[in-house]
Formats: sequence, C-alpha cells, structure tokens
Amino acid sequence: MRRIRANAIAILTVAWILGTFYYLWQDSKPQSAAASSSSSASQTRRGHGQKAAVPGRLEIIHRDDRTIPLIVTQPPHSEQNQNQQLGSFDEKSYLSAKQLKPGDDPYREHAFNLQESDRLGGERAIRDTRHYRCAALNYDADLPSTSIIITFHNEARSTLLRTIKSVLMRSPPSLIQEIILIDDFSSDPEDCQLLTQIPKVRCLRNGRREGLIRSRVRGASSASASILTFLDSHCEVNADWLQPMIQRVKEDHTRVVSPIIDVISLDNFAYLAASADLRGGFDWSLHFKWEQIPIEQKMARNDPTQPIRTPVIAGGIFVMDKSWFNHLGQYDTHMDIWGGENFELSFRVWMCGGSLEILPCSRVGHVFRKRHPYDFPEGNALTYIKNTRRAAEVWMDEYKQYYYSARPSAQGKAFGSITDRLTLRRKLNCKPFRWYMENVYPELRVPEQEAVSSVLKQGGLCLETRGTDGLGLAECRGIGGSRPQSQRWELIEPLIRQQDLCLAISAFTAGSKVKMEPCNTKEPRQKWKPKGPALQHMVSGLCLDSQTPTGPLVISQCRPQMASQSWEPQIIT
Ligand code: UD2
Ligand code: MN
Repeated sequence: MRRIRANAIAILTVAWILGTFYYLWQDSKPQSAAASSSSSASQTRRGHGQKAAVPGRLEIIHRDDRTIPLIVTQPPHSEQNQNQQLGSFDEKSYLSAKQLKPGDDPYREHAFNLQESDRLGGERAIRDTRHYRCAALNYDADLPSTSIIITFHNEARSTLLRTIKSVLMRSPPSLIQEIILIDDFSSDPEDCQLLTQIPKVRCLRNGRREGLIRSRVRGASSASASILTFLDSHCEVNADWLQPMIQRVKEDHTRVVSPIIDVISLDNFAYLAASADLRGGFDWSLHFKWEQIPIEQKMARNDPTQPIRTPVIAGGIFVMDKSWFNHLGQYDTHMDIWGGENFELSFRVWMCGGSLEILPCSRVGHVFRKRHPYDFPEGNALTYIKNTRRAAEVWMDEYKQYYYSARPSAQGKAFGSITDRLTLRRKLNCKPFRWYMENVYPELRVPEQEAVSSVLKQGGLCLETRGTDGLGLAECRGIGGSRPQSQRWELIEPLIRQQDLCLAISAFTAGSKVKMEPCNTKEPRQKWKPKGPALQHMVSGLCLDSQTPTGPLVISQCRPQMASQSWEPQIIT
C-alpha cells in the first residue's frame, strides 16, 4: 500500500515538473496571432506593459521570485463588467426593434449582408491580427485620453453598436474620454439617441443632411479631449488598437496616424487580416488606392512594428491632435456628403509641416462596400468632382493639369469659392505641391505629356505669334477647334511650344526680349515653369511679362500678382 502511494507521488511529481517545463517553453515561443480579442480587453484593463492572462490557457505569472503556473478560467467580461459598460442601455431591445423582415433583400439598405451582421449581435471575439512582436511593446502609462468621433447616416444598428462596444471593450477605459456620435440626419433619431444610455456616449443630431465632412467638424468642435480619434460607423477595433496611435501623437503632435485597416467581409462578416505592407496612394483622377510600399523602404524595414509613412490616408480612421487639427484648418467644410476630404487633409498635413503614417501594431476592422447605400442630393459623380476639384485647385498647383487630363469631365463643373482655403494655405505658409511630389510621393509618375493645346490668356486677350519670331497680345479668336494656329500653345514642361518653335529668352537679364526659335529641350533659354499664375524662366528666375498689350514681350522680376505677368492656360478641346 505504502509502495503504491510512493509511486503515485513520484509519478505526479514527474508529471508536474514536465508540465512546468512544457508551459515555460510554450510561453517563450512567439505568441500565435490567434489570441482571442476579448483577451486583449483584459490586457488593456491591466494597464500598460503588463503581460495579459489569456482566459482558458495556462499562463506563467511572475509573482515575487517564484514562477507559478496557473489556469485562468475567468473570462474577461463577466456579466457585471458588461453591465457596468453598458449602463442602463438595453441591447436586446435596441437590436430587436429593427429586424430584417422575411423575404427582404439583406443587402438592400446597407450594401452589406444585414442578416449576418444582426446575427453577430452587439459584440463578438475577433482574431488578434497584429504581428506577434506588437504584443511585447510598451506604452507610456500616462497617455492622454481621446474623444472618439463617429459620424453616420442611416447606419445599421448592429454594426454601429459593435463599433461602440468594441471601442469600450478593447481600449483602456482611462483613454476614452467620450464617444461622440454625429447622427447625420438619419431617418430614425432613436438609432443614435438610445445609445446615449451607454456611459460616455453622446449624440449630436444634424438638423439636415450635412455629409461626413461637416459632421466630423461638428463632432471635433464639441470634443473635450486633447486628441481626436475618427472612426467609421461600421468598424470593430482590435486588441490594443489605441495605445500605439496615441503614443505617436503624444510624442509629436504634428503626426497624423492611422491603423492598418482590416477587412470585415460584407457578405459573411468574417474578420480578415489586411496586408501589413500597404500604404495609401492615388492616381491623377484622385482615386484612392492601396499600394505596396516601395521596395527600398520594404528592404530597409527590419522591424515590422515600425510606422509606415504614407502619402495619403484612406480617410475614415485616424488619430490627430485636436489643436493641430484646428491649427491646420479642420476640413474644407464646402465639401459635401462624401469623398475627396482625405486628399485635402493629406496634402495639407504634409505640405504644412506634419506627417502621415500607418501603425502596423494598431488594427481596426472596417466593412468595405461596393456601393454607397445612401443617396447624394447633388448626385454621386458631381459631388465627387466638386470635392476633388476643390482639393486639386487649392493644393495641387501646376500639377492640377494632370487631374483635369485624367478627369476631363471635371472641367467647367461648379466647385464654389476657394478663397478661404487659399488664404489658409498662405497663412500656414505651406510648401508647394512640387515639394510633396519630390519628397513624399516621388513614385507617382507624371503622365507622358501628350500635346494638349491651350490658349494663354491675359485678361481678355490671348498670347499670339506674329510674323517669323514676334509675339504679342491680341483679341482671342475662334472657339475650341477653330482657334487660329498662332494662338495655340502646347505647355510641355519645360517648353512652351507652337508646332516646332518654342518660346525663348534672348538674354538672361531683366528686360530681355522673348522670341520664338526652333525647339530644343536642352536649351536653357527655352526652359519655363509655372509660378502661380505666372510663367517663370527656370534659369534666370525672371517671369514672362507683356508690359503693354502691344508688346514687346520681355522677362522681368517675378511679381505673379501683376496682371502683365498672369497667363491663364485654357485647354482647347
Ligand atoms: C472611405 C473612408 C471614409 C471617408 C471616405 C471618403 C475608410 C475606412 N473610410 O469611404 O471615412 O473618408 O472614404 O470620403 O477609410 N456618412 C455620413 N453622412 C453622409 C455620408 C456618410 O455621416 O452623408 C458616414 C457614414 O455613415 C460612414 C462614414 O461617413 O460612417 C464614411 O462613409 P462610408 O463608410 O460610406 O465611406 P467609405 O468607407 O466607403
Ligand atoms: Mn466606411
């Protein structure tokens, strides 16, 4: 009997020792990316830099000088916890009040599968999609708190609620000052109003449809925290999403930071990891696209947790210092409904002294859709043109010509007054778009310049050639294709061309005459570039000047505001 007991004790001891070694080994392995997201909530609540206990898994907890393996069985969200988070809010009745009727098309109202979204309810676990090294990073214990700003127009209740609950579940409570919902005149005011029963949630309802740009400005203006966090209304934030972004902004308030935006399937609502090698880009029609980070940058990245510089952000999910947001002019509030504001903000941030980056250790899921589920009062195409035209006219200088070539339908469409935004740009002393092209987005190729003919207008007159090499201003003749050859110009940087002849200076000093001579791209006397409304000779730095309508044309010290130096190219179709 005693032998049997001794054997049993020996076996148990060996098993215990083996077990200890096994779990020590397990813990030293890189964590697989599969920890459930709810575990991260417990992690954040424990404070920064402390390793989390994962429910249901054996963990090594370091306590004093002993290492004790223990099983954590307590899920991070006990009933009580949840009730505290939701206050008096009745989740069940909020969600069940709006149900898809049998036979209804589940995609009709929201352009995603509402049935699947509703089935998931107000919260769910999602996969922690970060690189395993992210979990080991530490953040300051005294990070400032943020106001979360979510604007929506007729969002589905289940996606909206999951956005809010995921923020409350997966952020350290001390970092969430408030969640500001801007109800952009949705049909049912209760979609927003009922949610204010959740602690920290506030609701501002627009008295008419404003669009996401003015709505976000309204939200930001009423925010009480020093840092703003913008989210779309159909997101789910992932483990420790907030700390990396607030940390970067705390260290340098001119940084504007975004997470990697994971994909929530619009069909089955699966949460899918997005590639960590992407940044924001665009083409000349101002169409946003995700693109691979340039190969040299990729090679230089030996730490996958490092920020990724990005020329533009997608627009919906970012963190920005509130004073910096205000200093830089918030948003262009003459932009309507949707679109273009992400370019305007991105150009402005870069050109006026800030930077944009994507933080791979911050992940937020978003339901990407294939169509807009809401209407545009002025029409989708016209609104996008108005907004992007404003961005191009205010920020893109001479490069706006490529926008118009890529989007010819934009020409002549209304875009309102941009005086205020131009004043802002001057006041902030922002760099030219050429600087942005050279330093931020050199990968964006300037299109092969096909010959686009223009007239060069000054006041009501047009620049024309006379005789063999003479030049002067004359009444503009003909329209479109019927313009006379003598008034047609091709602006192919650096040349200003008319058939085989090019505009050239006769000497490099102020007052020198300008004439026509056979084109030669290498000839320094023929090199010009736009300088605001003026045309500057690249080598002398002097500007094309008509002096008087009767000529002769000369180069003189640049004063682009002067009427005699202002040359407005107008494309001939
Ligand atoms: C992307 C951005 C979005 C915005 C847009 C360009 C992400 C994840 N999303 O489009 O934030 O920058 O590009 O403008 O980067 N909304 C209103 N009022 C309206 C229209 C929309 O409040 O009149 C809300 C809408 O409910 C949503 C947000 O604005 O919460 C963005 O709209 P979206 O989801 O249709 O835009 P998305 O993701 O296609
Ligand atoms: Mn969206």
